[in-house]
Amino acid sequence: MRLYGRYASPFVRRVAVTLHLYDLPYEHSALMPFGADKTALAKLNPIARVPALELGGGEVLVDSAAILDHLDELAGPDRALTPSTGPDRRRVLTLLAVALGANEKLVAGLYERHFRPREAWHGPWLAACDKQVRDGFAWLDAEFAGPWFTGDGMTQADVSVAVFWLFGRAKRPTFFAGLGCRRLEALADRLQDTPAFAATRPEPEKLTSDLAATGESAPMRP
Ligand SMILES: N[C@@H](CCC(=O)N[C@@H](CS)C(=O)NCC(=O)O)C(=O)O
Repeated sequence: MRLYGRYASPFVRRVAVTLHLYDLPYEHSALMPFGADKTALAKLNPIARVPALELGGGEVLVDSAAILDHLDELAGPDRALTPSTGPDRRRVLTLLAVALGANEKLVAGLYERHFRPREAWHGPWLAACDKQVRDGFAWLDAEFAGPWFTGDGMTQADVSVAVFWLFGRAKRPTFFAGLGCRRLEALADRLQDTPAFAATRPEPEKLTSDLAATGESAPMRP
């Protein structure tokens, strides 16, 4: 299997962490969904987004949720991080839907700041995105009883929320410090040095340095 996309993308990273947790070997091509890599990526995914996962035989899966669904199948129902049936499955899927939505609005706000000149930033749109990010993570924080989101074991909800939180906190330290999500903060701190997370550390990238110029780069307070 070959995973396409940089670990700097939280969608790619949650797939990569899961590959490690399932002990599934893979090769990695750190393609960017922008610039010169876009042409190569478009051969794998018509809309040239990451992640993409090439399976043996040339089949290509796109979108992190579809890829994780396949990895769960490879891992089997006893090891799959998303339960295969019933209330437990619905619960994890609901948590993931909110987490993915909040992360997508975070990314939308980053793109607005990165791709448009500052004088063209649309304040109401950025504020609406920020509200969805804030409300989504606040809801997740309130749902987290610990040590895991559901029951006694780690699920894909824990993996993805930790990945998304680490991504957001690195991109917008001041904003994330202000969210006051102490339980999510603790979850991410607990997972960030585990082998699967340590093996998939985000590469340094340009969006962070550009955003730093907006004054949102103050270090996170403990
Ligand atoms: N729903 C998709 C979202 C993937 C996504 O937004 N990837 C970003 C990188 S973080 C991307 O490829 N952006 C380029 C673009 O949208 O053109 C998933 O879960 O895989």
